[in-house]
Amino acid sequence: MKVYGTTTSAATHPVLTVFAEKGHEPELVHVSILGGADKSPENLKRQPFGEVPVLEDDGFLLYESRAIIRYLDRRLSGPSLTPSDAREHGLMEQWISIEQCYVSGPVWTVVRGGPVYDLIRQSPAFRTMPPAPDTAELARARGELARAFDVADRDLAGRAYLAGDQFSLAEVSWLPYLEYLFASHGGDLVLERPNLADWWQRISSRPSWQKVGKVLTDLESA
Ligand SMILES: N[C@@H](CCC(=O)N[C@@H](CS)C(=O)NCC(=O)O)C(=O)O
Repeated sequence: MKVYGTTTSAATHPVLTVFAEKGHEPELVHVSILGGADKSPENLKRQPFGEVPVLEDDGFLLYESRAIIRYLDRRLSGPSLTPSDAREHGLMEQWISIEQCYVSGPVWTVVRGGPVYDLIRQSPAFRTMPPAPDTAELARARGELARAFDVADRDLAGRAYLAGDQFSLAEVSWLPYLEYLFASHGGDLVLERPNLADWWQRISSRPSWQKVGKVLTDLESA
């Protein structure tokens, strides 16, 4: 199978993490976002919104990272990342939805105010990137994250993972955004919440994430 994306793309990371967790290795085809390849005719044919990642499985194309991780968990052999219990499955979906609705957006606002975007702004492609947030926008984003993280911290008091005793696609969907938050002076929001901090330690030290979780530190990888 092929994955079109980059090694430092937060949206590509969940896809690569599922491959790693299940003991598989895709062919990663680099689509340079800063080089504009995401908006090339070839990529627009694969992904009509001009983004990455895209999965290619024997001629079948699938885009949207959260759809791809669910597909791969069913398609690939290896340990399941989806709980069989109906309630735990429901909780997994709840936490994936929380990531999408309340976490990844404000994390990206914080990232736009930090060192990763300072680097991106050195690229000739920086004109197409959104501006740095002002103080009020940054404070609002941190407030939104504090609210979501309070809820997660409370729920993680009684269980090891978001959906129960098992590492699941919920963790897979949160990992990249928290990694980028740490790289953007936002890690305090995690570390000041003890259950969330323990959970972060547990999930970020997994071999799959150690292999996949690469934050942008040079322009070539983007
Ligand atoms: N909803 C998409 C978001 C993908 C996304 O934002 N990808 C970024 C890379 S991490 C991208 O392609 N950015 C280029 C752009 O938005 O122009 C998904 O999860 O698949």
